[in-house]
Amino acid sequence: MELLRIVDANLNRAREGLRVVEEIGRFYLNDRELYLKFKQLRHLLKDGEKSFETAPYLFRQSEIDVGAESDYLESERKNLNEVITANFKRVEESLRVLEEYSKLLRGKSEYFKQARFITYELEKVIMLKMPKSIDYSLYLVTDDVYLKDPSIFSVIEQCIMSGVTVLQYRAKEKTSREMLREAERLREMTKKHGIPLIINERMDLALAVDADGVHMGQDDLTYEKAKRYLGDRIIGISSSTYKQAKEAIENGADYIGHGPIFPTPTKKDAHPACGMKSIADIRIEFPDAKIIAIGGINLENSERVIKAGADGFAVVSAVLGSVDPSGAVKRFKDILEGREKIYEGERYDTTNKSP
Ligand code: TZP
Repeated sequence: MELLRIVDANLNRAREGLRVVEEIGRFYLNDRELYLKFKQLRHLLKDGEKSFETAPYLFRQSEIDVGAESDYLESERKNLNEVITANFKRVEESLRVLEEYSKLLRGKSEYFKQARFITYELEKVIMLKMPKSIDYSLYLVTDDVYLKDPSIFSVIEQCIMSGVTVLQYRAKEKTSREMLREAERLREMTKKHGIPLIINERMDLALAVDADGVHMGQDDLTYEKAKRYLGDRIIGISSSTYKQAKEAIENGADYIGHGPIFPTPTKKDAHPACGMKSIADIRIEFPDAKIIAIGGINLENSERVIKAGADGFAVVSAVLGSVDPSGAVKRFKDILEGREKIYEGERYDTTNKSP
């Protein structure tokens, strides 16, 4: 009856993994529907277990398990999402094993099969509900002017190595084919250095290169339409007014790129500068929103933008137009590292100082 040891081990594995993810639904997402789904899963496991003629736990012999130590060798988890994914994988694998062996041992494999499908669905739902832990603080955006320079890719890579946390590929004057080539190159580079790649506007391109997300302007496809195709990829929205920001945040945008805060020569069709007070207004109303300030941000004014309540800033010319782009990134990084100090004293600078 060694095979019932396999069943017992996998029942335990499935239950343990389920408990880990169930706690997320219950205590972290506070979601009753998820809680009820997990309850249903536990019942299916119980029914599956009872369908064997002999109780599988009677065959447990943990002390002679030749693979027992392998569980301790599991890799480290860098964030909550990794904990969830690893545990769902564990549950799904165990359920597959249970399904196969119960066919052989005259248990009811349908219980495990049903549980496996519910688990796949739950994984998708939980991952969509999880806030994405992305560091948006130093967000570099490309522009056609700088993309003309053949050395731009090595410049971008140096900037990433100096501390850029998100890269957006934004090109307006290129053919789709050229954009595909460039985006593929940047995809490889951002993967190598472990930062997200966002594609401006072009959802098709984002999907083609498997980018982490898309940035949408006010005239582009709506958030709802984009979401249907992009699933759990990042969706950022441009806003220039409080009303646009509110709408984007309430629709579920992962972040807003708010601006132009200051006048900028980089975006020809930009809205008039909206000033720093608008950042503070949004922050006060939406304390958890991810607000990325954009437009005319440089080493002199970026500290004030953070003080106004932004989580970070997106820059084009202050980095790519600098004589020393990676040096500029390092200086921005120093400013961001002093963030806590900026927050001491007055929490948000709500005065409408002229830029
Ligand atoms: N969206 C609003 S302003 C802007 C974009 C893409 C351009 C920002 O460029 P710069 O050079 O950092 O002002």
